[in-house]
Amino acid sequence: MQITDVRAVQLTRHLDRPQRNSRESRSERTFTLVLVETDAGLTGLGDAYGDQALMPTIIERRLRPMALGLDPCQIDAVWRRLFASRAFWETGGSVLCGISAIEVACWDIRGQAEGVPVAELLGGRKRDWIEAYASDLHWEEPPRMAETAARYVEQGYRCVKTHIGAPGEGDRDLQRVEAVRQAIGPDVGFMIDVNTVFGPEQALAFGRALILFRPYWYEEPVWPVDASGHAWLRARLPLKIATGENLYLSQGFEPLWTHQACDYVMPDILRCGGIEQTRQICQTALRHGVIPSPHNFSSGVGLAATLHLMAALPETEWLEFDPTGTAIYEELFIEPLQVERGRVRVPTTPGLGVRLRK
Ligand code: SMN
Ligand code: MG
Repeated sequence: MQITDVRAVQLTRHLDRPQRNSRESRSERTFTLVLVETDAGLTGLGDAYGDQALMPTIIERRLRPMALGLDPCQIDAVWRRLFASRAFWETGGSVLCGISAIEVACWDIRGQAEGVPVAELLGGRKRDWIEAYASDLHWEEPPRMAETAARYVEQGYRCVKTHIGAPGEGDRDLQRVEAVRQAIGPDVGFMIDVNTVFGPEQALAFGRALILFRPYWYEEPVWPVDASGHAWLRARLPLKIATGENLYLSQGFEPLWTHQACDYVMPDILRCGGIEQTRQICQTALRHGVIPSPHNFSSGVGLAATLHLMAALPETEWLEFDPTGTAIYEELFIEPLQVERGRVRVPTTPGLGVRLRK
């Protein structure tokens, strides 16, 4: 089988309620889906999660010429060809997001060609349902955030995540955290993500203020590449540290193990290099006593790929699920996406179980 075309399709959704983390605020979401077509009539679907202003160019002008003619079922060979073609210039960032997207599409094709779900290709479907946490990016006044979080708990989620930490929000953020903790009650997990915004000292002070609200984990408190900074915090706070969504390649995660920097590691399939890189990162994490909990906040392609990987790796914990209704989830799933009381069903159709409908 040969790849005959690689196309980028960009979709943008306007947001009625802005989404925000400590780094950015957005009133629309743009997704770059990647269609990998073959001479066997099979098409694989990927999601290029990087800088959306660059992704169509990276996919169609940088990576497509390298992919044409390759066998998509020889996934490692495809990955090596694409990586080698750009490694002289960049070994991470949006180019690696593009490589990740094509790699994911190749897994989709291989599963379709062999007539099996991707989880089977990854070692077997060890579980049919994955427990999810409700990851919410809405950042409003405390009562509105509390109301939103309480609704997720009513829907059955046993853990929710909020994203705070923007400069100048200090006490307002603690009011948000207090309001959400009161709304969800003492028994629901509450993940707090500050998206790399603090230096170590500030992260320590904010972390100490969070203790009272019993966070499930404290996510990306400092720069993503500051493994020693994460470790410094971890030694001084009675909080679980989670990080990793902004790291690339299995080698990029090595400092986390060396420094014993975190309790949870969050590789993102659509960023770190694809499904195989993420599988290796998760397996290495477990050998170092770190719990893998993949990051996933894009389209239904990323959701499906993460579901298949987590089905094959039962030691992974907590599927990140976007409950805001602003992702393109249902639209892409071939079988109806099943979400029941905070758990999401792993697709059973061959490949990833997603497609871009005309
Ligand atoms: C996050 C980052 C980027 C976009 C959406 C959400 C956040 C998360 O860091 O972990 O969900
Ligand atoms: Mg995060």
